[in-house]
Amino acid sequence: MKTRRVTMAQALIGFLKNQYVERDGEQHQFFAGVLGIFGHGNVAGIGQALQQNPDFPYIMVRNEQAGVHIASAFAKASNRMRAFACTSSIGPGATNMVTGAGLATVNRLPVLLLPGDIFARRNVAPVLQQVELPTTQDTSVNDCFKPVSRYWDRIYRPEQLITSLPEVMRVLTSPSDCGAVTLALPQDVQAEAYDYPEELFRKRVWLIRRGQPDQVSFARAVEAIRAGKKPLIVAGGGVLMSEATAALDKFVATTGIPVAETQAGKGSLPWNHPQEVGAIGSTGNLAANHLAAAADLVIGIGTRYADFTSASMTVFQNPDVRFVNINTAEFDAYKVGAVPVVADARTVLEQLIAALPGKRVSAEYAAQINDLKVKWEAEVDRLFHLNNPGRPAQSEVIGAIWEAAGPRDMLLSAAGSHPGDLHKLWRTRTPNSYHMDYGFSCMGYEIPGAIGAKMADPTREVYAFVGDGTYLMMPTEIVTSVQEGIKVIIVVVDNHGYASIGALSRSLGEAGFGTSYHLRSKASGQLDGECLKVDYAANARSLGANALKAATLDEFKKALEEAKALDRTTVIVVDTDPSVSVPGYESWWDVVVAEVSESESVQKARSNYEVAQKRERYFV
Ligand SMILES: Cc1ncc(C[n+]2csc(CCOP(=O)(O)OP(=O)(O)O)c2C)c(N)n1
Ligand SMILES: [Mg+2]
Repeated sequence: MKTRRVTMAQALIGFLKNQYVERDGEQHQFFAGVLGIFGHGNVAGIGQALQQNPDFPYIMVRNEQAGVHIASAFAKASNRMRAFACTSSIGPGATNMVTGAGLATVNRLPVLLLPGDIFARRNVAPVLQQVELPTTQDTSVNDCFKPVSRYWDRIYRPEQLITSLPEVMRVLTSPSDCGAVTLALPQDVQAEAYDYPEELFRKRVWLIRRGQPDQVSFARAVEAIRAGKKPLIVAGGGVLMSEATAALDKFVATTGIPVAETQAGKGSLPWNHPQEVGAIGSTGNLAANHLAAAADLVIGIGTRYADFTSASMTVFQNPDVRFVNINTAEFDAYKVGAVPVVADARTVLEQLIAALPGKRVSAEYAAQINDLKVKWEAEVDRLFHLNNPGRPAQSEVIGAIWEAAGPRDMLLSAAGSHPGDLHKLWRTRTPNSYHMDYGFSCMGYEIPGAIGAKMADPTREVYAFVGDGTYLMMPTEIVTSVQEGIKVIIVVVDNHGYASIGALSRSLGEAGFGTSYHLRSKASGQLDGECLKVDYAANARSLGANALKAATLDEFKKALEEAKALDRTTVIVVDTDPSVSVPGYESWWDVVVAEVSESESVQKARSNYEVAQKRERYFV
C-alpha cells in the first residue's frame, strides 16, 4: 500500500481539500475552507496544516460561535452544496461553537466542527482550559457537542481519521441527516505523524441523492390529493434545499393548490404567483391562516411542523383534515399522522404532476384564494406606507428595504420582532433571497450570517436586518467583513431594547419587565430610570464599517442608496417607533402564563390563555 507520512491535522486538511459533491450532474468542491481562531489547542496541529496548504483558505474570525454562523449561512445559501469547517482551540474556544452547532443542526445545515481537545496522552493533565472531572478522564467539554451534532467522534489515534472521515462526509452530504458534525481533536494527536494510505487523499465525489418515493406511499398520497376539496401546501425549507421551486410552480399552476410558506420555505414561489398565499402560522397572514383553518388536506413539503408553523397546533381546524408529508427525513415525514412520502421534494413533485392529470381545485376555492390574496397584498401595501408621523414604523423600514433591493438581493435575519414582521411582509421575488434562521432564532446570527451568505453568492447585495439588542450581542464580525473585503449592508433598528420580548411580556401580563434599555433608577432600584443611549453608528465605525444614521423614513431611504453605492460593509442605524407594530392575524403561540400570581394582569392573561389553549389539536 502506498502511504504518505503526514500529521493527523495535515491528513485531515489533505482529505477535506479533495471532497466534492454532485447533484443533477453538477459538481462542486464541498469545502470552501476553514473558519476559526487559533489557540494552543489547534495552532500546532490544524494551524500548521493550514499554513502548509495555502490553496485551502483560512478565514480568521472574532468569535468561534460567529464562525459557525458564517459556515451555516454559507451552507444554507449554497443549498447545502458547499460547506465550511470550523477550527477552535480547546475549552472556551470549543464551547463557543456549541450554540452555532445547535443552529446548524436545527436548520439541517452541514457544518464541520473541529474543536481542539485535551491531551490524549494525559500525563501533563490538567492542561490549560481543561475542565477536570474527578469521575472520569474520558470526558472533556467537547462532549457538550453530542446533543447538537448529527455525528460526533474523538480522534485519539491518528489512524482513526481513516474510518471517521467517510462517516463525516456521509452525514454532511445526507439530505435528511445533515447538521453539525463534530470531530474532537486532542491537541497532541493533531501533531502526531502517521503513514496514511495514499487513497485517503484522492478526489472523491459524493452524490447528493434524489430519493425516489415508495410506490405504495406515493399511490396513497395521490389518492388523498385527488380527494382533497380544500387542499393547502405548506412549503418548508426542503423545497428550497431540493431546488424544487420550478417543479412546485408547475404543480400548483396546473392544480390551483395554494401554497403557504414557513419561515424556512419562504421564497418557494415568488410573492406575486397566483397560488402563493404567504406566511402561515403564528407569524402568518390572514390569507394563509384562513385557508389552513379550513383545509381538508395539508401537503407538507420539506417542513418539520415547528410550533410557529402550526401556530402551536391550532392553525389546522378542519375536523376532517388529513396530511400528506413529502420529506427526505423519515422523522418529519411521519409527523401529524400523515401519509408519509419519504423522498426528495423535486422528484415527488415532478411525479405528482404526471400522476394527477385533470386535478384542479374548484372555481369557488380558486376565487376564495384570489380574494384572500388581493386583500392581503392591500394590507402589506398599507403597512409599507403608513406615513407614521416622526420616526418610521418597522413595517415602513421593511418596505423601504424591499423597494431598494433588487430581485436577487437577500434579506437575512434571525431573532427579535423582525422575523415575524418579515415573514408576513417581505415580498420574496426569487428563491433564496429571503434567509431566516427561525429554527434556532439565534440573536447574533445576522451579521456573521450575512457574511456567509455573501460569500456563497457575491453577486447579491445582502441586507442583515438586526435589532439593537441583537447588534450588541455580536457586532464583532464586522471586523472580519472588512478584513476579507466582504461587503454587507447591516440595518440596525434602534427601538431601545428587546421590543419583541417586551410585547410578549405585556401579553402575559408582565408589563414588559426587564426588556427595555433604561438606567437603573436610584429611586426605585429598578431598570426604569432614564433612557439608556448607545451609539451604534460610532460602534460600527470603530470596527471599520461605514456608518449612517437615519431619523426619518426619507433619511433611511437615502442611506440605503448610499450604502448600495459603497463597497465596504455599511451599517445604517434607524430609530423606529416602538409603539407601532405589525398586528397578528388570527394566530397564536403557546407561551404558558403563570398559573398562580399576585398580579391581576397575570391572572387575566392566564384566563385568556386557558381559553386559547383549548384550540390546540392532536393529529395522530
Ligand atoms: C441568543 C439569544 N438569546 C435570547 C433570545 C431571546 N430573544 C428573542 S428576541 C429577543 C430580543 C431581541 O431584541 P432586538 O434585537 O433589539 O429586537 P427587537 O425585539 O427589539 O425587535 C430576545 C432576548 C434569543 N432569541 N437568542
Ligand atoms: Mg430592539
